[in-house]
Amino acid sequence: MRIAIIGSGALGSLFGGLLARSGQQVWLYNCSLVEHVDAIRARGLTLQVEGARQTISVPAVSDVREIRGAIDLLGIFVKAYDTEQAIQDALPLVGSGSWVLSLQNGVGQEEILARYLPKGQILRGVTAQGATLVEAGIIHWAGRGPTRLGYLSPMGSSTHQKIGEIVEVFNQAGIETYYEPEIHHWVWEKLLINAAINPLTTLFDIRNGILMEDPALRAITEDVVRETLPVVAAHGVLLSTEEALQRVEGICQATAQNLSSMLQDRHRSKRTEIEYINGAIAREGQRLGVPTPLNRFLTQLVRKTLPGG
Ligand code: KPL
Repeated sequence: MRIAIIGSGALGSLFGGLLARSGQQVWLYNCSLVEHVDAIRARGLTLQVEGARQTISVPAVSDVREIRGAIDLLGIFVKAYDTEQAIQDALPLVGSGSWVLSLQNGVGQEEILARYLPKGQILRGVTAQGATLVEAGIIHWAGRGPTRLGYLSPMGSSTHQKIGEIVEVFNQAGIETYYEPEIHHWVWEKLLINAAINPLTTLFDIRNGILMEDPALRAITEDVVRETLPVVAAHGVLLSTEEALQRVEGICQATAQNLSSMLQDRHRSKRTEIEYINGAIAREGQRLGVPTPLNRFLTQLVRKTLPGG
């Protein structure tokens, strides 16, 4: 399968690297982390897993025009706020038989993609994998968890066959992946998880695992989960409070060594996705008439304390 990864930061490079290692034809694209692209071009992509290092040979580009010919699968991993620019840049790679998969945090990216592509070609996914960019060309696979994929709008049996193929390719690459007919629910569940983990790990500059170990932080995390649950329930997430707390705890444990993506943004003085995570929950809460003071507060804190929010 010819696969282009648009937004090859930590997570995009992890997926692209694993897919390339399993024999797929992969291109990593990143137009902002030029040193990362240069390092991969010079020395390959180094994947650090449990103390061991492995180098994967995979083409990396900072100009999308270096990727020739139509692509079977375009994986979108850019930050939520860069979605529009990413699809505009990558559009020349998309043919009528291509699939575009958003594996981003946050909600609303589907609508942006659907302005440029037929809905039938768009897939949405969520992942509990954790990856950290250690330095240019080196990523740490810092936590494992399931990846779930589904389509925005079913187009008949060929659609099922195609998504099945993608799921298989991901699993063959060592990425535990499932097809989910109700992907929308999983996107909102992931939003709940990110809302609980990302701003607190960022504000306190801690790895995901610490959130559950520190009693005071654990209590705040639980309050965020309780407050967010009625908002995501309106989008099909039908978990009890206990189940939701367990999900968050499970992800913190599985990615205990990971720096959340928001904290990695903070360390690189990059804009964060706070408006697309807790900010999105606060806006949706307002629309639904559900009070979300904690989400609002966390959004304001991240906005105020970090450069460019
Ligand atoms: O999605 C993540 C993120 O950091 O954005 C988790 C799953 C919390 C892993 O760190």
